[in-house]
Amino acid sequence: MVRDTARDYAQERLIPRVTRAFLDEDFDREIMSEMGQLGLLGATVPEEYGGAGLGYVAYGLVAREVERVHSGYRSAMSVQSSLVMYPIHAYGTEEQKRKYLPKLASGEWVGCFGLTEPDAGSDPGGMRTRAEKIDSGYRLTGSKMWITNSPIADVMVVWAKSDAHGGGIKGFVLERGMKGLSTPKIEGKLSLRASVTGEIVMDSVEVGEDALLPEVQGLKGPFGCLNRARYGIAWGSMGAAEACFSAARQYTLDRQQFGVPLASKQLVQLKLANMETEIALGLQAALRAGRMFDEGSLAPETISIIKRNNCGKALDIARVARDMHGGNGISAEFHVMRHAINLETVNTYEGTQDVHGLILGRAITGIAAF
Ligand code: TGC
Ligand code: FAD
Repeated sequence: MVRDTARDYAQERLIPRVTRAFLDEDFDREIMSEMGQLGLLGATVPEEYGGAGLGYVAYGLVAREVERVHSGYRSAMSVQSSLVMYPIHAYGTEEQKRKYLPKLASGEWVGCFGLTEPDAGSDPGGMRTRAEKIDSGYRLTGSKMWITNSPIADVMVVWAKSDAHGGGIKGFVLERGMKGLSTPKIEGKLSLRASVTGEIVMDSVEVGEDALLPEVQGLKGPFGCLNRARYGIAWGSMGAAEACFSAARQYTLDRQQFGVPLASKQLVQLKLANMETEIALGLQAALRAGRMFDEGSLAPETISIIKRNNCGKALDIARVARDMHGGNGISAEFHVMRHAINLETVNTYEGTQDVHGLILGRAITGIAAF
């Protein structure tokens, strides 16, 4: 039922506007309200806080359907759910949960998550953003880079080194309108163009004690959120791959060259068979991981396996599908090149392909090679 709700919405409401949005580099803010109305935001957050109270398999199915249309739409959904609502629910006070979660679940408010900085991407422990203790709370100074949703966000979960906590990393919830806070948009992206990305600039932003997420300290705070978002990406990237596979199948059945459909050629069939095999395996792995998540037995390294593998395979599939469309493959009308370009980002954010390889390398050998 959850899958069908997400699929109907994505196919009926998202597909018709995605090409224009991508070409115009525009994210329609209304999408957040529409997703909120359908219960697609914060799907795993309990109902008492406005969430849908669903499990991680259901969350994955939603990611798959949304990313079947556009990785950037899944980004907007997964940032709101896993990177904003999850930390407020897991690390916040009762007051913070009641204040923020219902409005984030309904899409009335949009959230963003600031971990990456201009000089700290794969190595977030190298962040420079500081929270200095002052009488009324904290003063935050620093800047976050490549932040999905930041230019339209009402609420920002940001991570900073706090001098009141021995320099340890703490999470803070900021709100648009705070003095010294700005969120310039990053223009000119060639990937995820229908998703809005920006900075979070904090120029001595003063917040009260009530902005602090008290229940976690250290990198395990943001990584706890990333576990959920990376898991969702494993599902979502397969949705994009499925869209490319279906498009390549239909195109090669319809397209005649040398007097016969391209799909009658062995080389073409082999490509389709390889795509279908990787998609079947990737989806089964994501499904098993989702069940383990729901049982509480999913290790972060397993998430690295499926995030890394499914993103890499989806990118390969999108590139091959683009090639199978010939010249038409570069046209926005056929969608495959847009998926391929988007998957370049999906392969990079939430831990790059190689960083997840190194996480696995550390687990296998016991030696950190970062
Ligand atoms: P390390 O020493 O490994 O760990 C520090 C502390 O964190 C704990 N930890 C985890 N906890 C929960 N889940 C995980 N997956 C965890 N990984 C580590 C760890 O136990 C330790 O805890 P404690 O209590 O001992 O302090 O940290 P490191 O600095 O060596 O990190 C290495 C590395 C490479 C694994 C890490 O920095 C990393 O994953 N880098 C990638 C950065 C990344 O993924 N950034 C994502 C930014 S957000 C984003 O991209 C959103 S895009 C969203 C969208 O649009 O869809
Ligand atoms: P770098 O860390 O500089 O890496 C550059 C290259 O070096 C990569 O190939 C990498 O694999 C490689 N490399 C890095 N370290 C090593 C090593 N030790 N050994 C070998 N190779 C290495 N961040 C957020 O906090 N919130 C968001 O909402 C968010 N949204 C994003 C949206 C978009 C569109 C994009 C593009 C990024 C977003 N990010 C976000 C940031 C994203 O998580 C980072 O771009 C990513 O973690 C990589 O960091 P970096 O760009 O600094 O690359």
